[in-house]
Amino acid sequence: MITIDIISAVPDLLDSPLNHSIVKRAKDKALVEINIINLRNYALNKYGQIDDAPYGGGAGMVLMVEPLYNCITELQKNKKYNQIIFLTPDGETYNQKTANYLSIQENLLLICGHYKGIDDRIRENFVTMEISIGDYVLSGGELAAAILVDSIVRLVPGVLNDAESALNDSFQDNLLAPPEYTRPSEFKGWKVPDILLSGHDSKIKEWRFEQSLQRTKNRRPDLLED
Ligand code: 6GU
Repeated sequence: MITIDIISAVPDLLDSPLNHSIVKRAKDKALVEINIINLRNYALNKYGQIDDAPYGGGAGMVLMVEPLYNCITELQKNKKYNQIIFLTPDGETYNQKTANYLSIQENLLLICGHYKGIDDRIRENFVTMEISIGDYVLSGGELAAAILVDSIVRLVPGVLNDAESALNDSFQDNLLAPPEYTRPSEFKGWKVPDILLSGHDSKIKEWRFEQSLQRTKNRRPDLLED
Protein backbone atom coordinates (compact mmCIF):
# COMPACT_ATOMS: atom_id res chain seq x y z
CA MET A 1 0.00 0.00 0.00
CA ILE A 2 1.33 3.38 -1.01
CA THR A 3 0.34 6.49 0.90
CA ILE A 4 0.51 9.89 -0.75
CA ASP A 5 0.05 12.96 1.44
CA ILE A 6 -0.41 16.29 -0.31
CA ILE A 7 -0.02 19.68 1.35
CA SER A 8 -1.99 22.37 -0.44
CA ALA A 9 -3.34 25.84 0.16
CA VAL A 10 -6.05 25.24 -2.46
CA PRO A 11 -7.20 21.66 -1.75
CA ASP A 12 -10.36 22.07 -3.86
CA LEU A 13 -8.16 22.01 -6.96
CA LEU A 14 -7.27 18.40 -6.18
CA ASP A 15 -10.81 17.22 -5.56
CA SER A 16 -12.06 16.13 -8.94
CA PRO A 17 -8.91 14.56 -10.44
CA LEU A 18 -8.36 12.37 -7.38
CA ASN A 19 -11.98 11.24 -6.99
CA HIS A 20 -12.78 9.77 -10.39
CA SER A 21 -11.82 7.01 -12.73
CA ILE A 22 -8.78 4.85 -11.98
CA VAL A 23 -7.51 6.86 -9.00
CA LYS A 24 -10.90 6.60 -7.32
CA ARG A 25 -11.06 2.86 -7.96
CA ALA A 26 -7.58 2.40 -6.49
CA LYS A 27 -8.62 4.27 -3.35
CA ASP A 28 -11.86 2.27 -3.09
CA LYS A 29 -9.85 -0.96 -3.36
CA ALA A 30 -7.50 0.32 -0.62
CA LEU A 31 -4.50 -0.01 -2.96
CA VAL A 32 -3.55 3.59 -2.31
CA GLU A 33 -4.27 6.10 0.41
CA ILE A 34 -4.33 9.77 -0.53
CA ASN A 35 -4.56 12.45 2.14
CA ILE A 36 -4.96 16.10 1.34
CA ILE A 37 -3.77 18.44 4.05
CA ASN A 38 -5.03 22.00 3.98
CA LEU A 39 -2.15 24.33 4.74
CA ARG A 40 -4.67 26.89 6.00
CA ASN A 41 -5.10 24.70 9.07
CA TYR A 42 -1.54 25.70 9.97
CA ALA A 43 -2.09 29.41 9.49
CA LEU A 44 -0.31 31.74 11.88
CA ASN A 45 -3.26 33.93 12.80
CA LYS A 46 -7.01 34.16 12.76
CA TYR A 47 -6.87 35.72 9.30
CA GLY A 48 -5.59 32.43 7.99
CA GLN A 49 -2.27 33.88 6.88
CA ILE A 50 0.08 31.42 5.20
CA ASP A 51 1.91 33.65 2.73
CA ASP A 52 3.69 36.98 2.72
CA ALA A 53 5.55 39.36 0.42
CA PRO A 54 9.08 38.28 -0.58
CA TYR A 55 12.09 39.80 1.19
CA GLY A 56 13.96 42.05 -1.19
CA GLY A 57 10.75 43.08 -2.88
CA GLY A 58 9.02 41.95 -6.04
CA ALA A 59 5.55 40.90 -7.05
CA GLY A 60 3.61 37.94 -5.73
CA MET A 61 3.45 36.12 -2.41
CA VAL A 62 5.62 33.40 -0.93
CA LEU A 63 4.36 30.60 1.31
CA MET A 64 5.79 31.24 4.78
CA VAL A 65 8.26 28.93 6.47
CA GLU A 66 6.37 28.46 9.75
CA PRO A 67 3.01 27.04 8.60
CA LEU A 68 4.84 24.63 6.29
CA TYR A 69 7.29 23.70 9.05
CA ASN A 70 4.46 22.98 11.50
CA CYS A 71 2.51 21.01 8.93
CA ILE A 72 5.44 18.88 7.75
CA THR A 73 6.80 18.11 11.23
CA GLU A 74 3.36 17.09 12.44
CA LEU A 75 2.96 14.71 9.49
CA GLN A 76 6.44 13.30 10.13
CA LYS A 77 5.39 12.24 13.63
CA ASN A 78 3.21 9.54 12.09
CA LYS A 79 5.22 8.53 9.05
CA LYS A 80 8.66 8.27 7.62
CA TYR A 81 8.53 9.66 4.09
CA ASN A 82 10.62 8.02 1.38
CA GLN A 83 10.54 11.29 -0.54
CA ILE A 84 9.33 14.80 0.22
CA ILE A 85 8.58 16.29 -3.18
CA PHE A 86 8.17 19.95 -3.99
CA LEU A 87 6.29 20.68 -7.23
CA THR A 88 8.05 23.54 -8.93
CA PRO A 89 8.80 24.71 -12.48
CA ASP A 90 12.52 24.77 -11.63
CA GLY A 91 12.51 21.11 -10.60
CA GLU A 92 13.69 18.12 -12.60
CA THR A 93 11.38 17.38 -15.52
CA TYR A 94 8.97 14.55 -14.73
CA ASN A 95 8.92 11.41 -16.87
CA GLN A 96 7.80 7.77 -16.82
CA LYS A 97 11.04 6.63 -15.22
CA THR A 98 10.40 8.87 -12.22
CA ALA A 99 6.77 7.71 -12.11
CA ASN A 100 7.97 4.09 -11.97
CA TYR A 101 10.39 4.91 -9.18
CA LEU A 102 7.77 6.76 -7.12
CA SER A 103 5.19 4.00 -7.59
CA ILE A 104 7.31 1.54 -5.60
CA GLN A 105 7.68 3.83 -2.57
CA GLU A 106 5.62 3.47 0.59
CA ASN A 107 5.12 7.03 1.81
CA LEU A 108 5.30 10.14 -0.32
CA LEU A 109 4.71 13.73 0.69
CA LEU A 110 3.91 16.26 -2.04
CA ILE A 111 4.12 19.98 -1.34
CA CYS A 112 2.22 22.35 -3.64
CA GLY A 113 3.37 25.96 -3.69
CA HIS A 114 2.14 29.14 -5.24
CA TYR A 115 3.73 29.85 -8.58
CA LYS A 116 5.94 32.36 -6.79
CA GLY A 117 7.09 29.56 -4.54
CA ILE A 118 7.74 28.79 -0.91
CA ASP A 119 10.26 30.07 1.58
CA ASP A 120 13.47 28.44 0.44
CA ARG A 121 14.33 27.22 3.94
CA ILE A 122 11.68 24.51 3.50
CA ARG A 123 13.40 23.35 0.32
CA GLU A 124 16.80 23.44 2.01
CA ASN A 125 15.74 21.50 5.10
CA PHE A 126 12.92 19.11 4.17
CA VAL A 127 12.52 18.64 0.44
CA THR A 128 14.29 15.61 -1.06
CA MET A 129 13.05 15.87 -4.67
CA GLU A 130 11.94 18.81 -6.81
CA ILE A 131 9.77 18.00 -9.80
CA SER A 132 8.46 20.07 -12.71
CA ILE A 133 5.92 18.69 -15.19
CA GLY A 134 7.24 20.73 -18.11
CA ASP A 135 8.63 24.02 -19.31
CA TYR A 136 5.68 26.29 -18.68
CA VAL A 137 4.38 27.99 -15.56
CA LEU A 138 1.27 26.98 -13.62
CA SER A 139 -0.38 29.13 -10.96
CA GLY A 140 0.34 26.53 -8.30
CA GLY A 141 1.58 22.99 -7.81
CA GLU A 142 -1.85 21.37 -7.40
CA LEU A 143 -2.50 20.44 -11.03
CA ALA A 144 1.04 19.09 -11.26
CA ALA A 145 0.48 17.06 -8.08
CA ALA A 146 -2.70 15.58 -9.57
CA ILE A 147 -0.69 14.54 -12.63
CA LEU A 148 1.97 12.88 -10.48
CA VAL A 149 -0.62 11.01 -8.45
CA ASP A 150 -2.50 9.77 -11.52
CA SER A 151 0.68 8.54 -13.20
CA ILE A 152 1.92 6.86 -10.01
CA VAL A 153 -1.34 5.21 -9.01
CA ARG A 154 -1.86 3.47 -12.37
CA LEU A 155 1.48 1.72 -11.85
CA VAL A 156 0.61 0.28 -8.44
CA PRO A 157 0.09 -3.50 -8.78
CA GLY A 158 -3.60 -4.44 -8.82
CA VAL A 159 -4.85 -1.00 -9.86
CA LEU A 160 -5.14 -1.77 -13.57
CA ASN A 161 -6.67 -5.00 -14.81
CA ASP A 162 -4.86 -7.09 -17.44
CA ALA A 163 -6.63 -5.40 -20.33
CA GLU A 164 -5.58 -1.95 -19.12
CA SER A 165 -2.08 -3.08 -18.24
CA ALA A 166 0.38 -0.25 -17.89
CA LEU A 167 2.92 -2.38 -19.73
CA ASN A 168 1.22 -1.28 -22.96
CA ASP A 169 1.42 2.41 -22.12
CA SER A 170 3.46 4.77 -24.22
CA PHE A 171 6.91 5.43 -22.72
CA GLN A 172 6.98 2.28 -20.60
CA ASP A 173 9.60 0.83 -22.95
CA ASN A 174 10.65 4.19 -24.40
CA LEU A 175 8.23 3.62 -27.30
CA LEU A 176 5.04 5.45 -28.12
CA ALA A 177 1.87 3.34 -28.20
CA PRO A 178 0.63 2.02 -31.57
CA PRO A 179 -2.66 3.21 -33.14
CA GLU A 180 -5.84 1.58 -31.83
CA TYR A 181 -9.24 1.04 -33.48
CA THR A 182 -12.59 -0.30 -32.42
CA ARG A 183 -15.88 -1.17 -34.15
CA PRO A 184 -17.03 -0.63 -36.83
CA SER A 185 -14.27 -1.99 -39.07
CA GLU A 186 -15.34 0.44 -41.78
CA PHE A 187 -16.78 3.93 -41.30
CA LYS A 188 -17.42 6.35 -44.20
CA GLY A 189 -15.00 4.28 -46.24
CA TRP A 190 -12.24 4.58 -43.62
CA LYS A 191 -10.96 1.07 -42.94
CA VAL A 192 -9.26 -0.48 -39.97
CA PRO A 193 -5.97 -2.13 -41.01
CA ASP A 194 -6.70 -5.70 -42.19
CA ILE A 195 -4.05 -7.21 -39.95
CA LEU A 196 -6.01 -6.24 -36.80
CA LEU A 197 -9.04 -8.20 -38.06
CA SER A 198 -6.99 -11.26 -39.00
CA GLY A 199 -6.99 -12.94 -35.60
CA HIS A 200 -3.30 -13.71 -36.13
CA ASP A 201 -1.91 -12.81 -32.69
CA SER A 202 1.80 -12.97 -33.39
CA LYS A 203 1.45 -11.00 -36.65
CA ILE A 204 -0.63 -8.38 -34.82
CA LYS A 205 2.00 -8.10 -32.12
CA GLU A 206 4.68 -7.64 -34.76
CA TRP A 207 2.59 -4.99 -36.57
CA ARG A 208 1.99 -3.08 -33.35
CA PHE A 209 5.67 -3.09 -32.49
CA GLU A 210 6.53 -1.86 -35.99
CA GLN A 211 3.93 0.93 -35.68
CA SER A 212 5.27 1.90 -32.26
CA LEU A 213 8.77 2.07 -33.63
CA GLN A 214 7.70 4.16 -36.65
CA ARG A 215 5.70 6.57 -34.50
CA THR A 216 8.56 6.99 -32.11
CA LYS A 217 11.05 7.58 -34.96
CA ASN A 218 8.74 10.19 -36.52
CA ARG A 219 7.50 11.98 -33.41
CA ARG A 220 10.01 11.42 -30.63
CA PRO A 221 13.36 10.28 -32.01
CA ASP A 222 14.94 11.46 -28.74
CA LEU A 223 13.31 8.49 -26.96
CA LEU A 224 15.25 6.03 -29.12
CA GLU A 225 18.57 7.59 -28.15
CA ASP A 226 18.26 6.53 -24.48
CL1 6GU B 1 5.33 21.36 -10.65
N1 6GU B 1 4.48 23.87 -10.59
C1 6GU B 1 4.20 25.04 -11.17
N2 6GU B 1 3.72 26.02 -10.41
N3 6GU B 1 4.38 25.27 -12.45
C2 6GU B 1 4.86 24.27 -13.17
C3 6GU B 1 5.17 23.02 -12.65
C4 6GU B 1 4.97 22.84 -11.33
N4 6GU B 1 5.65 22.24 -13.63
C5 6GU B 1 5.62 22.99 -14.72
N5 6GU B 1 5.15 24.19 -14.46
